[in-house]
Amino acid sequence: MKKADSIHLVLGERLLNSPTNQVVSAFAPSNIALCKYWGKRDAELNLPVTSSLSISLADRGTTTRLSVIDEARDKIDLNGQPVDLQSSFAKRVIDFLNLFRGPSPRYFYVDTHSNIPIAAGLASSASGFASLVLALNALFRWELSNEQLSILARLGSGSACRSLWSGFVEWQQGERSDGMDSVGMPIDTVWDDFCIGLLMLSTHEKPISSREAMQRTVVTSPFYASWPAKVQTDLGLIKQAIAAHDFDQLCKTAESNALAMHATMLTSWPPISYYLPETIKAMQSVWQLRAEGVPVYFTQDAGPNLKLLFVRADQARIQSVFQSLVCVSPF
Ligand code: 2P0
Repeated sequence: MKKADSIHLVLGERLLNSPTNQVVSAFAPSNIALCKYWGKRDAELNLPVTSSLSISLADRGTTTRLSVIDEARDKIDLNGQPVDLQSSFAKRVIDFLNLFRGPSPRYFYVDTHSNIPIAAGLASSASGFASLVLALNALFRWELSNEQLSILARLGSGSACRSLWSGFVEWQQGERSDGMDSVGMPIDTVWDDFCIGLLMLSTHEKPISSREAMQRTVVTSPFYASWPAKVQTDLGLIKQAIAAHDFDQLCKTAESNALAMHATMLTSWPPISYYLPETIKAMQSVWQLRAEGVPVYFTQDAGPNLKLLFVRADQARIQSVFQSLVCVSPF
């Protein structure tokens, strides 16, 4: 199964739609996984080994303006700066756009703006591809549902399929080889005082991309065999905790899930570590705060920075320890 076949299944006759002459604009939020996506059963279609569950960051994410241009190649800007078309960022965007050019090739101006600290490793592919897919939907007047758009976004980047909604979103792994049942699904809950703190610890580029790290882990880590069972347990606990608004159960499970994901990386070969001394120090500060009775937890993705989980009543206390913390209210 190829990406083009997937797109055909989603778009059908809409593939023949012509784009409008207008500049369209679309926003998608970033999302933070509380139960992680780590490992693919199909690398071409970004089909995951397990389901995962995230929380979207409200108005923090990516806005993409998109138009057709009368030129022989795409033009891409990121936060007002032109992007080198040879860069890996541009190549991923161009490869994705190649899927939608139609029989007489047309080129696009992709003007993308992110309002999350890029250095936090959060201006990630997820909100980028989700907003690009929303913009394509407007430009070509496909009128697809968010569920269908989630399938298209997944083809750009797996975690992007969770960025079509606000709040908690489950990415259901699906079973089909064509991926038509591997989509994001929103969980209908509002949790007013739930907060996420973005803790930036390093601005350096990652030593290894998450895509490569994920693949290496699946192939070489002796611990990876235990990962699907861990996810199954954690996903159940997290969904239960969301339904009951049980903050401690939710966040304890999320922290444990992130630590287990990093354990699979540490046991890969060559080993993968996104930990910096500052990461460990911040984890110890979180554990110290908990020992003092403050309910705060962390999660960590494929980078050295942490995302803290807490409720609004504890924000001031937590910010007194982590002064650079950027707080987001997801609801
Ligand atoms: C997640 N991550 O669930 C996990 C946790 C990183 C750590 O999804 O290859 O950029 O484009 O499907 O979505 C990052 O991986 O990977 C990611 P691709 P993606 O958020």
